[in-house]
Amino acid sequence: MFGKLSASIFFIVFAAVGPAVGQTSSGDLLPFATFDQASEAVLNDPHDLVIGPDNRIYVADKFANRIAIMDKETLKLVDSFGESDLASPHDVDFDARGRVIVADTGNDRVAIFELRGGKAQLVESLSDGIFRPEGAVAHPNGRIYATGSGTGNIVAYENGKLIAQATGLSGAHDVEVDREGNLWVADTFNQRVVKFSPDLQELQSLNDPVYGWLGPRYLDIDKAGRLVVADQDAHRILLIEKDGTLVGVIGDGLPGVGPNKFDDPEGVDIWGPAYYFADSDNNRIVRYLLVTN
Ligand SMILES: [Ca+2]
Ligand SMILES: [Ca+2]
Repeated sequence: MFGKLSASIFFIVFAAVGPAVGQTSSGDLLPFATFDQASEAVLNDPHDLVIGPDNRIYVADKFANRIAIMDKETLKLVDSFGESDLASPHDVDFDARGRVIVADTGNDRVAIFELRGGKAQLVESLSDGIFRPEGAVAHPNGRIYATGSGTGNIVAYENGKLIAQATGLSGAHDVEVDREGNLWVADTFNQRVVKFSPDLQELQSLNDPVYGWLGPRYLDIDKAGRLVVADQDAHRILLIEKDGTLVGVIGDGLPGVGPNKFDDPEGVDIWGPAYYFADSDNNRIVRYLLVTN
């Protein structure tokens, strides 16, 4: 009897304080992932990041004017490229051909590199219609989309030509593609996250005060269509269900270093149960793991 009671009490206590996705009865949002590992502070204001076809992490290492390459398991810096071509790059992606797509912000262009034999070669630049691009993504439809933070727009390039744009996106940052082929954009100064069709028709806007946006910057979308968004100015990272329900938050709103603390978080990439974040002003990458119970 006592044993059963103790077990029940333990279960209730654990259920109350243990990690879980969702909200407590008081309505406080809990972290959706637990801190696993941090890199050394070997980067210089890292922005968005992506895991490449070779399973390494590619980071737009802004003030180092390079793409840094890190080991996905150890988070150690293993290589870099672009130092002679890039100026404060903010975003990096891969296209279906394995080329690296970089938002080369300080040069007002999207820079495209081919990687061959351990060397990166700049092979193409796209600059029509954008000033200070801070987001760039390769779409499975073959187009490259980029945001212009200075022009407040998103543009679509097909075969190197500008074919569509949407405006009114003040200080736009990341653009990523979801499983349905739609595009999610961090519309930073309008304090919202917006979904566009591949032809750049606005489909959905996440602007409810519940998100507490101060300046959403970079994001990723998981297989279930859930968004993970870094709100740099709030020092928080949010998990949002496909229907817009806010279900978890990491970070308490104040800058810091350590588990569940960030200083100006920017980049987000999801890899299975792991979340990789650029903890920008701490000059490092951190890994969190999905809370499963
Ligand atoms: Ca990106
Ligand atoms: Ca991203």
